[in-house]
Amino acid sequence: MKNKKVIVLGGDGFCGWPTALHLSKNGHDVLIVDNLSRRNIDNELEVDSLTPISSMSVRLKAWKEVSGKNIEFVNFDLTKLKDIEATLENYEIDELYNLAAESSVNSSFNQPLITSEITGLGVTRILTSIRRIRPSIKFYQASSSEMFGNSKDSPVNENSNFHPRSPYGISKLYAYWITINHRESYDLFACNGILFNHESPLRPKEFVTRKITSGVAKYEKGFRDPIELGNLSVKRDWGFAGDYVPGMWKILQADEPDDYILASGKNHSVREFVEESFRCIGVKVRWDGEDLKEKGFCSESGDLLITINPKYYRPSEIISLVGDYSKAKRILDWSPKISFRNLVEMMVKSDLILLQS
Ligand code: G4F
Repeated sequence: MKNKKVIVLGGDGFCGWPTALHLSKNGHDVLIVDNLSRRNIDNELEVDSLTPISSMSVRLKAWKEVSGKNIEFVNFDLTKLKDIEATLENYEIDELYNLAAESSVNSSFNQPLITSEITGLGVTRILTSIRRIRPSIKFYQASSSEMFGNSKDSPVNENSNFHPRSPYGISKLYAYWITINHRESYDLFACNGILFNHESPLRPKEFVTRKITSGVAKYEKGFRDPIELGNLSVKRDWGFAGDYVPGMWKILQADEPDDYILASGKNHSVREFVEESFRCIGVKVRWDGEDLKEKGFCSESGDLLITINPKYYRPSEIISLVGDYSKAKRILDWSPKISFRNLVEMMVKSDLILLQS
């Protein structure tokens, strides 16, 4: 890789960290841009995903040791055009990866305005600033499989119809189109990476995969409270976030700006994710009952492992999502490496280690 100056917007998020680290390790100068002040007042986030600025500086210090001192950090508010413009004026940037968003689909139902403001309109602010200040910047927009929602196709590809089912999905769809519009209107190198669910041990516990793996690790350590979940039958295309980071980079290195799906190409239900996670600690789950009354038990001891709480159901749900990544494979030579089983094992193992420390 040729040395470049890049911004990872949302670089303090669970996907932003590995992206920043990947780019930094490959010799790029990385500017991590995030809004920690807003995050600190957002009481919908779990306590352990709140990141005070002081701990950010500790983390940066650690990163610099690993990656070679080429990471900087800027605090920044995506609702303020001036913040964005000042950053682009102060730094000569080659590439900008926008991973900033109100990323919880669940929360977007409770805060649709903030979601639209940041996840949707925020992207217009970035693109407007790029156009005005440094139109040579290559722009990556973190688009989401949530835009497809109840699409007619399965698996979905880049030509499938969109039918988002949440304020989050709708905001992401706006951001997707404003990105394409800037490519077509102003000739910007602006691309969408349409990522399906990408998980890792860094995933916050408000998302279902980490909620399950951290609950399984607790069970293994002797806690006996069941994990409370919502709809167990929904299916998602879960891949490893670490596989998607090089794909995002490849999207900006292509000859022409374009939009690509990055997915695993397989989907599994939440119920299967539960079974696979408990399998990692040698527990077989036995299911009993239906819908809100469904429960999961340890088939050997009879311990209650899973209960349903209707508060985790969404007002409108996407029952099944799976992506076709053949365009990314053909043009970018990208494909995922880590299987569903390996992903779940990695997350459970990491949660077990965390409980030991
Ligand atoms: O883990 P989730 O909250 O992720 P979701 O909604 O699919 O969104 C994630 O992936 C998208 C695609 O990459 C991103 F755009 C988005 O930012 C985010 O990263 O929920 C997955 C499924 C849903 O269908 C949900 O209804 O799990 C179901 N679910 C069942 N019980 C639950 C629970 N979800 C959560 N968060 N908590 C539960 O207890």
